[in-house]
Amino acid sequence: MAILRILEVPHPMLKRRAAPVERVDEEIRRLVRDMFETMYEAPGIGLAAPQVGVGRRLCVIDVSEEKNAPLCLVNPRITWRSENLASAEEGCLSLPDQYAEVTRPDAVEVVYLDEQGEERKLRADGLLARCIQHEIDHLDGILFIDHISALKRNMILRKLAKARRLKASA
Ligand code: GNR
Ligand code: NI
Repeated sequence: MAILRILEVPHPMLKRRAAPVERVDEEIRRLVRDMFETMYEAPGIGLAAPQVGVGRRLCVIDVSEEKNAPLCLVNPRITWRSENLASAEEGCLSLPDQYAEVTRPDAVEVVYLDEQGEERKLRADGLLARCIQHEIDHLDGILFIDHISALKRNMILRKLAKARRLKASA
């Protein structure tokens, strides 16, 4: 197993659309294991392959308190979104220590392949639905700051730049 390096804004990989996984083979399963290890260590509740420099459509998620509910989504697509929206604070491992309120559908249905390459369907709401949407956004080169006003986005980008300056001079 290995801890992978997490790319941060403004890395160009985070703006690209990832390509479908063609076959869920041992190489993909090894990547998934490393992504789980990296996500738990970070710690985070989700991690998408582009965040570790891999332009493939897969992500890992675990929103449980006990960290015992790993979920791996390969080639996920949202097949239904609730009309009902919910607003909540989001963060992202690619924008460390930055948070903003994001409004999204409160519930979604997602079709995906699991680690065995079997097609599955999942209906989720609450934090899990939010995390699934956040991760699928990463596969499309979209970050949570793309869902907020330009004013708030620029504020976050400036705060991030300042935090890095302070860290570099420490
Ligand atoms: O750890 C994470 N927390 C989080 C909180 C609210 C909504 C989404 C997330 S995902 C984030 C980890 C991450 O950056 N995944 O891409
Ligand atoms: Ni993220």
